[in-house]
Amino acid sequence: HSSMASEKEAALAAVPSDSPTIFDKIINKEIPSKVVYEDDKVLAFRDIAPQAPTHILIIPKVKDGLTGLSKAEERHCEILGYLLYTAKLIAKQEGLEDGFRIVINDGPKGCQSVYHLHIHLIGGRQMNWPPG
Ligand code: D5M
Repeated sequence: HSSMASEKEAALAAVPSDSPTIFDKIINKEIPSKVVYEDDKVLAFRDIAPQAPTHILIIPKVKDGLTGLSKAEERHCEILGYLLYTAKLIAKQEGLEDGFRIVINDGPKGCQSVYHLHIHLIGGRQMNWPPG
C-alpha cells in the first residue's frame, strides 16, 4: 500500500466477496486504527496509505451485504445518507472549509480493494480533475 501503483495492484488482486474484511477487525478493535469519529452506526478512521494530508475512511459498522455501492438495495438508503452526512461533519472537524473530495471506489475497474463499503474523505491539498 505504499504507492498508487500498488493500490491498483491490490484492487486488481482483490476478490469481490461478502466475506469479512480487515475493516471488521478495525470495527472490533482487533487491529489498531486512528479513529476520528465513531457512533453506533458508523466508524471513521485514517487511511493507512494517505493520498492527501487528510484521508479518512468512513464505513458502516454493520455491512449488511453492502460490500460496495453496486450492491446497494433500497434498505441501505438510510445508512448511505448517514455516511455522507457523517463525511460532512468530519470534513468540518478536520478544518476542510475550502473544500474536500468524497470517493467511493467500486469493483476492480473502480480500484476497490476492500469489499466493505467505504467512503474516502480526502482533503488538505488542491485536488485535480479528472481523477486517475
Ligand atoms: O480503499 C481501501 C483503502 O483501505 C485503501 O486506501 C487502504 C485502506 N486500508 C487498508 N487497510 C487499512 C488499515 N488496516 N487501516 C487503515 N486503512 C486501511 P479502496 O477504495 O478499496 O481501494
